[in-house]
Amino acid sequence: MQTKTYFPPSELIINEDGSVFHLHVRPEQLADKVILVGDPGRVNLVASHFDTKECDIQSREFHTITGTYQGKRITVVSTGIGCDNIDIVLNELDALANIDFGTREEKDSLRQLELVRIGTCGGLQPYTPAGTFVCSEISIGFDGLLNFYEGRNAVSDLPLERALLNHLGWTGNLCSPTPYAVHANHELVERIARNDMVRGITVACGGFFGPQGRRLRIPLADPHQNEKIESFEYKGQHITNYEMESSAIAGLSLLLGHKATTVCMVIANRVKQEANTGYKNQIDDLIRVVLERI
Ligand code: R1P
Ligand code: URA
Repeated sequence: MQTKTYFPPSELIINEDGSVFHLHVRPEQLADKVILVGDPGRVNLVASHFDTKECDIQSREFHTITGTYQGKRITVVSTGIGCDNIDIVLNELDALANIDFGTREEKDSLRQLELVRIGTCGGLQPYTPAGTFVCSEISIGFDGLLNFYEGRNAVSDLPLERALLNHLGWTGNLCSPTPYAVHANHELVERIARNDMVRGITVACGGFFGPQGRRLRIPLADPHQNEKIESFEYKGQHITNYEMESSAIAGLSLLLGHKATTVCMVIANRVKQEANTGYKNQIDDLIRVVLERI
């Protein structure tokens, strides 16, 4: 008989109240449908549509509310900014679902979560002006997170990865860490995006300024990055937007067996050099759409 893997206290840290280390959520408080948002303040906005609430937990930048929306049990969690936080959130959500906190062993059958990130992004094409809802069919990670996991090559679209690096002409420091290209769950994309969202390739960056080709006072290593990103084409698809979390969400979900995609509202169009800072009400429209479709 195969022995089960045991996860010692140093690897899976469980708080005294039985909750997982960073999120402070207990296993029974997690729903199968999970909405991820960057901004902790956006959690209350999502939960303001819930019919019932069963828990409301705040820990660092991770704010979690579980409740119901039209009979569906949903957990909404804030991740803060960046793929480093996604590593924490995805691993801890998966542990809550798939590790027995009593025995510290993996459960016998996989509990598959459905994860939809609702975020904001920068639009990279003339057809993605401020206010556009973009659903990520593919995410390209400039953040390097997935490179630390076995199976990274098995889940990455390697031809797409190579085509992008050739197109950018990046060598040395600029392609370190190596970008990875991961697909969102197809069924979830169809259900969430339907016919009324722009579908595209999202680049998730390890920063908001230089990594997204924004130059303030520090000159960029590749001043032509965004022109090249905008003109890249692969099998008829273009890069539509920049944000900072979708690659790690899609990549870790593929490795863990969960369904995931990201939908973002464009708040700055980089081609037109326009930004919308009054987007807080508009994102509520995107939240309602996702709550209906998740
Ligand atoms: C940067 O301003 C932040 O906004 C975007 C980026 O991914 C990054 O987290 O998403 P959120 O609006 O979800 O935070
Ligand atoms: N979020 C990003 O990461 N980039 C933008 O340009 C806007 C929002």
